[in-house]
Amino acid sequence: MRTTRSLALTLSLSVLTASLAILSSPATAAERATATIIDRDGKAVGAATLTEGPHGVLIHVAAKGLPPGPKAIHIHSVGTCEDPDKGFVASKGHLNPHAKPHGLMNPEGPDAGDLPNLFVHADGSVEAEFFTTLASLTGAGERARILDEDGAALVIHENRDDHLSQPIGGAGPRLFCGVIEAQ
Ligand SMILES: [Cu+2]
Repeated sequence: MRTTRSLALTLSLSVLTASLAILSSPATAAERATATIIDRDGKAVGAATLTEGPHGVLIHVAAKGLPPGPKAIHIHSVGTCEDPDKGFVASKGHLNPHAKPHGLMNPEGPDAGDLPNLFVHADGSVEAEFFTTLASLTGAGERARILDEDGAALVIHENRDDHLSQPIGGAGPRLFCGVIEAQ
């Protein structure tokens, strides 16, 4: 009788411990984040959703009212878009904890904020989905942590990223910005 009771207690404690481990695990701390994308007037033009996967982050972007054509999009290292009138420089440089040179096609790169280009339709709309294995919302697998102490922002530039030249692939000024926020 006593053995049965202590076994039950042990099992309960195990379940409790496992539950606590799941609750406190970094991998489950933030599975999803969103960003409202604003323009240089501070007006919302679209949104992004970032979903943590086992090997990287799936990024969905949808926006309207953008200038047509190819546009660089990157993860920048500080989660603020507080300075639309100054061109979103407060979001700082790319998410790049490993100090790699910029460029998906750079043999020495890429930095962790690099992404493929967006292509905006003639009507100014865009919808795209990216997957990056270079970053993680939580820093899982030693990938660059998006939701660190100072957060991160998704930034859309005026020009195409050539994926090679320094410092930002010729991407030009920052036209749009979205603070990445955990859900
Ligand atoms: Cu950028």
